[in-house]
This record gives sequence, structure tokens and C-alpha cells, in this order.
Amino acid sequence: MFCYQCEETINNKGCTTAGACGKKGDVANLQDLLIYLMKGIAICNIEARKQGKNNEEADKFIIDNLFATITNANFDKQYFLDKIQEAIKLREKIKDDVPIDPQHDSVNWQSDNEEEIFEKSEKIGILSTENEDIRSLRWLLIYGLKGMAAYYHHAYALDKMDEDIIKFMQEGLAGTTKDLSADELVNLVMNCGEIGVKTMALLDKANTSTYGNPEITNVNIGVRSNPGILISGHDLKDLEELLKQTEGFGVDVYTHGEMLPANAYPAFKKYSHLVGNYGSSWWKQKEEFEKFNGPILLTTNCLVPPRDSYKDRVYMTGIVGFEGLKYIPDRKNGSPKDFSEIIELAKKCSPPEKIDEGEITIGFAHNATLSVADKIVEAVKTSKIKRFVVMAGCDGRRTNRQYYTDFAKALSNDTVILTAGCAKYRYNKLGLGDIDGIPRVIDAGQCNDSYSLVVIAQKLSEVFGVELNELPISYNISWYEQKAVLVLLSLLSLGVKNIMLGPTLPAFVSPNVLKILVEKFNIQPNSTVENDLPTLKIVA
Ligand code: FSO
Ligand code: SF4
Repeated sequence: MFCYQCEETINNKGCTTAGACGKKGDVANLQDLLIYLMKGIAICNIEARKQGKNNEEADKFIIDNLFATITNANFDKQYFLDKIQEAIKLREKIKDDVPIDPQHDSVNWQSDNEEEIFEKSEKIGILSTENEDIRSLRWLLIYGLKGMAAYYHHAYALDKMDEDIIKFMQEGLAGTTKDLSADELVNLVMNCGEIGVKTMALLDKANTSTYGNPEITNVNIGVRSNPGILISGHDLKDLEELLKQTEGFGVDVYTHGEMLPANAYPAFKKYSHLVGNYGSSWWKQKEEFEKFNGPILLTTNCLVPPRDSYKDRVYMTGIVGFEGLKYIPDRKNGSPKDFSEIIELAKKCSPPEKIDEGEITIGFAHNATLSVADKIVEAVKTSKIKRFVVMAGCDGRRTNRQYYTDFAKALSNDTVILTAGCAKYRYNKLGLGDIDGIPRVIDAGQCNDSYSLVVIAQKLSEVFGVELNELPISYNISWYEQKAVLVLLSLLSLGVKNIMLGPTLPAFVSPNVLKILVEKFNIQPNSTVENDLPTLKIVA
């Protein structure tokens, strides 16, 4: 195996025998083969689309399965073996409908023999592209597409679709099979950022038109005495159905990790048994799931291979996979998922053990933040707010992430943090206070809600009549997995410069590709809090 898609890749080079995330070598190889076959499907479906014979099953397959290969989403060997067979069938079906010029092996290769499948899976991975820079750009593009697929997946679950996004995903995949120059690949990567903004806007529309605009909300982080169900991941539709089905059973529902922002949506606030958020970010789940005592539903990444002690209480759904865990099947013919087994188990469980108490304030997506824009503008004009620092992105388990807590603590009282994603857990319980009622941690929501930060920045630039890069906003972004890659590319496509990225730079960015990013955008690695504060023009 060779995988270098996330920030935890071993020695910041690549995982080669097993993933630091727990992904086994054979699963990593099968994921590579599935991506390879999806490139073949993309090539075929682009042609089919041109001839008005687009295969919608192929569109959906690519979205779901790019998502399934994202870090910490699916560790299940059988899942990938099955999907490889489905991919071959699907591709052949398109070829039956439309004659395809066999331009690439991914359009032709097939086998149902496990030995041959594993043999092939070792040959078509990342290292099969010899030129380091071309390899870097191809995979930068594929990782951006994985992020796009994840966000698009949530949008279409809420019936919001966009043909241009689907087309771009397939053209991007097909592009990685062609003999494109570095410049051509850079252009595709930048296009990926542009379509990334469009995808996040689509998801924002899907979420807010279905569940209302998030409201500024104080969320309980303590526990009650009822048994509970913990829901984690990013899928709001799963939460909606779970809340409906748990009503009236004396079972409480708590959010975990990236589900925290759901507490701010009007459509969810109406459920009195949605009682708050339990715990913190994804990597603490071993400890926190243990103490929760009740069933846990994982709707998306990030799943950490579970301990035996609580494994029986973990349920997966959607694209999440792990051998031996229970799975809640997909919706069929418009009927909701069936969570009754989880509810029955919850009734028999003890209530959660307290790990926190008090409240945190959330819900600063664009609508709520813009509703207090006058206050914010006034605070900037009177120098009560001197600077904003965008600290969006992901959290991770390595000790170097302490940097973000230290950074937040070192900020002076006239600096406001704008955040989204699970990165916030490094500082959202520090009690950093407020400036005339504006909290010093403005939490826009999940990582996909980074779009809200863009809308807020665009509004500020309009009000102050200056360009985005002239605003008193610094960017100190923490990344972990591929959704963060898409968010980064989206910011770059909007022309945002001087982004600081950490805690380490992506291993998949080669020195020459980094040079391009530095020359064009002045991307810079983080170092120490003392050094970075002045670099980011922040007064401590
Ligand atoms: Fe975090 Fe995991 Fe949302 Fe990621 S829970 S790390 S960028 O999957 O998606 O922020
Ligand atoms: Fe390694 Fe990250 Fe790939 Fe897991 S996802 S195998 S930790 S690079």
C-alpha cells in the first residue's frame, strides 16, 4: 500500500504497511483500485452524457464511492470488493449503451477473481505515476474531488443537485488518466476550488432550505438522567430521521463531533429530546464513546477503529464501514432509515457519564452573523476588534495540535476567531469571552460551513470597500482529511492569499507544486505561536 492523503500519514511521507488511521494495506489497495475503476466509469459516462445517454447510477456511484475512500470513513474490505464488482458491471453497462474508444486500461480491465483483483490493486496506486509533480497534482485533484463528493452527497440527500458539479467530478477523474502537463493539471486543480465553492453553496442551500438558518444558540454540554443515543458525523438527514423516531421514548439524543452545529438549526431545536452535545472532536471517541454508555450512530467519518468494550453499541450508516459493526441500511423508495434497533438498545442502557458541564455558543453561520453585522462593523471601526483570524479546519490526535489551543490563548482580547469544522474543539471550551456581546469564537458550523466564513468575509469586504486580502483577516487553517483539501482549494480559487497551513504541510504536495502555491498564493507552513502571531499580523 501507499497512502498519503491525510495529515497523519507516517513520517509525513506515506503509510506503507498499514495506515496510522487503522486502515489495513489490502483495504488501501482496494480503495485505489476502486478509484481507478471510477476513472474508467467517468471516461465512459462523459461520452454517454455527450450523446444524451448519461447514466445516473454512475453519477451516484462516483459520488458515494469517492466519499467512501475518504480518511476514517470505511475500513471494510468486503465493502470495497463488492464495489469493485459493481463498478465493473456499471462501466460495462454504459459501454453497451455507448460505443467507447478504449483509451485507458481503466475502461477495460476486469476480473472477478480475488487473487487477480489484489494483484491489480497493487499496480495502479499512487506510485504508479512516476513523475513526482504530476503525481502530486493528480492526487491533489483527486483529494479535492473526494471532498467535493462528500459535500455533494449531503446536498443530494436533501434533493439539491447540480449537473455542472457532477460533470466536473467526472472530468476531473478522467483528467488524471490523460497525459496532461503540470500547467494543465494546475488549471484543473484551480477549477476544482471554483466548483468547490459552488458545491458548498449548494449544500448550504440544501441545509438552510430544509432545516432553516442556524440561530445563535447556547448548547448544553452536560448530561441528563435519561439513557441517550449519540449521533456523530455530518449527515443532517440521518439526525432528522433519528429525532423523529426517538420522540416519546424517554431517550435523549446528543450530538458528537461534527454534529454539534445541528443544535443551532430551528428544525432540530424543536425536539426537546435533542439535549445537547456530548464530548468533543472525533479522535477522542474511544474515551468518550466508552463513557457515553448508550448506542452511537456514525453517519460519516471520522470513525476510529472501536474498542471491544463499546463496539456492540456502535452503529454505522451511509458510506461508513467497519467489519463487525452493525449497519443501518439506506433509505428505500423514499421511506426513512429504520433506527428502531438503536432505540431499543438505548432503552436498556445507563445514562451517559458526565464529562463536561455548562454551555457553548454556536450558530454563527452567515445568516446569524450578518444579522449582527452592524455590531461587528462598529466594533471594527472603534478598534474594539482589531483582527479576525480564521482558524477553521480539522482537529487531529497528534500532540502538535496543542499549537492551536496555545495560539487561541495567546490572542489579545481584541482578536476574534472565525471557525468551522472540528478544529474548534481545540479552543471552543476555553471561555475566551466576548467583545460587546460578539463572542471571540464565532463558530459557523461544520467544515462544509466554511462557506459561511466566505460569505461573511465577502460582506465585510463590501462594507469596508476593500478587497478580500485587504481585510483585517488572517488565516491559520488546520487540515486533516480531504474535505479540508477542498475547502483550501476553494479559498485559493477566491483569491485568498497568505494562508498559513498546519500542523504539517500535505505530504502529497511535492516541492515544485509547493513552489507554485507559494508563488501564487503565499501559502506558508505554521511554526511556533511566537513566530506565527507577527507573521499573521496579529498582536498578542
Ligand atoms: Fe472533522 Fe473528520 Fe468535518 Fe473532517 S470530523 S476531520 S475535515 O472528517 O469533516 O471537520
Ligand atoms: Fe495513512 Fe492517512 Fe492514508 Fe490512513 S488515510 S492510510 S493515516 S495517509
